[in-house]
Formats: sequence, structure tokens, C-alpha cells
Amino acid sequence: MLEKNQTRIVIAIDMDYFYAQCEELRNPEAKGKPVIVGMFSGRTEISGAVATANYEARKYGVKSGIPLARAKKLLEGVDHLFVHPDFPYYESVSSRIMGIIRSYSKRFAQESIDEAFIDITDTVDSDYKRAGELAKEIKERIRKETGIKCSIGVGPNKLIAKMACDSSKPDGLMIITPEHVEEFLKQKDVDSLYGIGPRTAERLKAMGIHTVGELAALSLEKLRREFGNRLGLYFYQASRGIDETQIEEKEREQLGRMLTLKQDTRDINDIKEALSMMAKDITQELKSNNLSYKSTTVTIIDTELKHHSRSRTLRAKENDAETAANIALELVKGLLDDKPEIFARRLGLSVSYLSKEEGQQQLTSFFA
Ligand code: DGT
Ligand code: CA
Ligand code: CA
Repeated sequence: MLEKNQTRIVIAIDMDYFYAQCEELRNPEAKGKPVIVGMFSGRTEISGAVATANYEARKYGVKSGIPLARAKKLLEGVDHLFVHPDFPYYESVSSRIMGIIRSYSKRFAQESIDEAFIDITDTVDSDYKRAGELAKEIKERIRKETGIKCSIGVGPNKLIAKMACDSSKPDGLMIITPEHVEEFLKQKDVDSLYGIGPRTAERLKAMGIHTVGELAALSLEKLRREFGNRLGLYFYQASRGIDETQIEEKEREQLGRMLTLKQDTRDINDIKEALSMMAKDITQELKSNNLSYKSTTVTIIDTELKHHSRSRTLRAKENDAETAANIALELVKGLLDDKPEIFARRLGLSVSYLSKEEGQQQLTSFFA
């Protein structure tokens, strides 16, 4: 078991200042300026919090979670860009990035909109030198094909890979081999231990434990007495860099696209064109992942920003673009007939009840 662990190689990939970087991508004039993506809570013009900020804005102390009013104050007199979040856009950038990462290993797990882990032990035959080269290649491909900068950590497990990734930010690449795990962890603040929240970190600090090295000096018995069996064991293992979590893909439940129409419309030709574009895009992603679907859903967001959806579930599994586009078109027609007052501003298409085409999967992995 231990021997196997020493040769495992895991890569953690996390996009830098993700929402704000997506905004820079489509607003070239934002480059070099502080960029804030903020969520209004609705009560007043300025109530709400910062979702994220680029590194220019971070220089002024702006970061995720602080009130918008405070961010505005910190950037008073500074030429900056403030934008509302556009989740469908971030999702579309994310799904292209995930498509690239996924192509490097069958052991892939997307952890959030902007981060993923892959186990590349087999891909590089447990060789850290090759792992570093592969990490560099992934980084360059993401940059070239999507325009997005990321940070990458390479290590013997998920915990170390993630912490290496965080330490290398922004636009970094850090490789921690098993021999360097102890040295890497020793001086780290307990805050930075993956999976420890701010309240737990406070508790540790109140006990006089500030670094991971100090945490590792405590016995398992003491940790269990203080924190209970589960958390005690977690601290004992994590502070030694032990993490046996496997990297596995969770079953995807649905896959979709959403776009803003060229104009607010009820014209079925405009809608048909948008649907077939999204259907093609979706089926391409289905095919590259050997997936098929059973249910199709369309969503119209109208000019009042209200959502209207219709779904249909098929008897048989499907994976071609034409079927999805045809069903979606019928669903939209039905929706518009029922609601003569609405005009579509945005249009969404998604497929769900996904399943793997096992036969093909085996064939491709045999040749991979
Ligand atoms: P990084 O990774 O430090 O360069 O910066 P981000 O912004 O990529 O941070 P990360 O990876 O923790 O989060 C990914 C995205 O998730 C981020 O761009 C916006 C969103 N997000 C993160 N923290 C918050 C938060 O506190 N509130 C809200 N609404 N969104 C957040
Ligand atoms: Ca990030
Ligand atoms: Ca993240």
C-alpha cells in the first residue's frame, strides 16, 4: 500500500482569478487594470460581495468575499473595471478547459468550475520528470487553446498536488516529489492545509499550533482526544502528507450550453440556428466522453430575465446532434405558443440522464 503511494503522481490544476480572467479575455481594455467581479445582493446599489478580483485589484487589498462597498473604497480614484458575473460564459470557458485536462487521463475529477485533478501515474509511468513535462504541456495547451492562465501542482496525492498548486500561484508550476513532502509541509501555515476551514485553523492556533510541522509533532492519541476520531486522524495523516483519496470522475448529470441571442426574438429561424449550434457543441462533448443522453431540456430567458423550461425524455439513448436540435426546436415552439407575451433574450439547451457507452470506452482505452 505504502509503496504504491510513493509512486503515484497526481496533478492539481486551478485557474488563476478565474471569473475576472474570463472577463479580461473578452474585454481586452481591462488588461492591466484592477478587475472585480461582484455579486449584488439586491438591497442597495452597492450591497453585495466580491466574487473574485484579478491580481491588479488584489494589490489594493480587494479579494473574494469582501463587501463591494469596501472594494469600491479601496479602489477610489483608481481606474478599474467592475462587472456582474456571467455564469453561462464562465461555464463555457470552463468546459473547454476541462475537455483539455480530461484528455490526459481516465482518472479525472473536476472539483469546481475552475479546478480539476488528474492521476497521471500510468500516463507517465511514475516518472516525476515526465510528470513535470506533461504538466507544462497541459498549461501551455490551456493557454493556447482558451487564452486562460492556470497554476499547476504535481505531487504524490491530491493533498500535496493542491497545496503545491496554491503555493505556485499565479501562473505557476510546482513539483513536489515524495522525498520533498516533509520539507514542503513543515513551514506551511495550518491555514493552508487543504480541507481545513478558518474556524478549525483558529482552534489550532489557540492551542499554539501554527505550522503544519508543529501539527505533525502531535501524537494520534492527542489529536483524537482534541478533535475526535475522524478529524484527529485526518490531521495526523495530512500533516505527514498522507492522502489516499482516489481521483475518480463523478457521474455527470447533465451537459449544456446557453447563449445570448443576437436580438430579443420569437423568430423560429433565429432560434433554430442557435439551437443547432448548441446541439453540435454538446454532441461533440458527448462523443469525446463516450456519453449518450435520454432527456433534452430547453430554457428561454425572456426580456424580463424570467426562466421558462421544457423537457422531453426519450425511450432510447441518443447521442446525435440532429435529434437533440429537432426535439429542442419542438419544445421551444410549444413554449412560445403557450406564452405569446414572451421574447427570448437567452436560450439554453441541455441533455441529461447521461450514460457511458461502455463498449466504445473499452476500445478507445485499449488503444490509448
Ligand atoms: P485564485 O485561484 O486564487 O487565482 O483566484 P480564483 O478567483 O480563481 O479563486 P478560486 O479558485 O477560489 O475560485 C474560483 C472562482 O469561484 C472565482 O473566480 C469566483 C468564485 N468564487 C471564489 N470565491 C468566492 C466567494 O467567496 N464568493 C463568490 N460569490 N464566488 C467566489
Ligand atoms: Ca482559481
Ligand atoms: Ca478553485
